[in-house]
Amino acid sequence: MCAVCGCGEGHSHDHDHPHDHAHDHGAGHSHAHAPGLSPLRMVQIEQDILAKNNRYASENRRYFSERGMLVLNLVSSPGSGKTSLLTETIARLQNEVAITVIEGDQQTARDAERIRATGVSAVQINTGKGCHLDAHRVGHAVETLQAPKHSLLFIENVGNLVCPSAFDLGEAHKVVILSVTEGEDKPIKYPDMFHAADLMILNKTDLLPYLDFNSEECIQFAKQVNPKIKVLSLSAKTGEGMDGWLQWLKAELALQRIAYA
Ligand SMILES: Nc1nc2c(ncn2[C@@H]2O[C@H](COP(=O)(O)OP(=O)(O)O)[C@@H](O)[C@H]2O)c(=O)[nH]1
Ligand SMILES: [Mg+2]
Repeated sequence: MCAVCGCGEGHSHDHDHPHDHAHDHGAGHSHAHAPGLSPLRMVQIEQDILAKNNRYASENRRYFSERGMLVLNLVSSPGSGKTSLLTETIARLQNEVAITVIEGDQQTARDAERIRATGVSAVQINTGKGCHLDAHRVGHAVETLQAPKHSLLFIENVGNLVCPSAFDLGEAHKVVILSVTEGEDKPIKYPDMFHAADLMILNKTDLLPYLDFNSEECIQFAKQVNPKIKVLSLSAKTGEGMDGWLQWLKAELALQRIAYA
């Protein structure tokens, strides 16, 4: 959990990366939940954490742009289908473009294993008590991955609709995945996340016949908090709507290549 959301981070980060690094792990792990801290001090700590994260995010962004990489930060609540969308996307795209993946979960390497089963390299980050990925740890995962030029890097964030919204990882876009089983009101209940995302994917459309989910209302809510958000509906399970997503990805890849040829 993190000081940004007020729940205090920093109990069990396992710094298992083998790399030397000049920067320290400092303020991101301060014990902001310590009793006796004034609200003002809490705000200062929060600002320090985000400022520090933003510096690492800028380093990551420079690294990605020097290599003409397209990097997407996939955010959602747990179980919306991020990993399923990734394995299905990889199956359709890996012959055309080099893909690597960073997986974030509190525990286990299950998702990295699901990705590796497709033949693509993946690094798992376990955040322990942490509720989001931060740019520093992503930077180390990126060193491990050594992704090729002009490749596509997916970062699957820890599943929750709150904390990951505040942390820039150096990505080109946050992509929020919302499954139709979650209810159409999530964009207005968790506006920060839908505000931070450039694209919303409505997943599990194959289940619509069994639900009362109102897609139009959901899209309206998303546009209410973020008028610029783009929306795609699909089913990772049946493949319906996947073409629109693949087209979006290819257009973004082309933009990246033009910018950093
Ligand atoms: N019916 C249906 N189930 C899906 C779809 N996408 C994912 N799932 C299921 O939703 C569950 C969670 O998927 P997962 O990819 O692990 O979600 P993540 O936690 O966001 O990575 C799994 O049981 C998937 O099989 C979909 O498009 N339709
Ligand atoms: Mg997953």
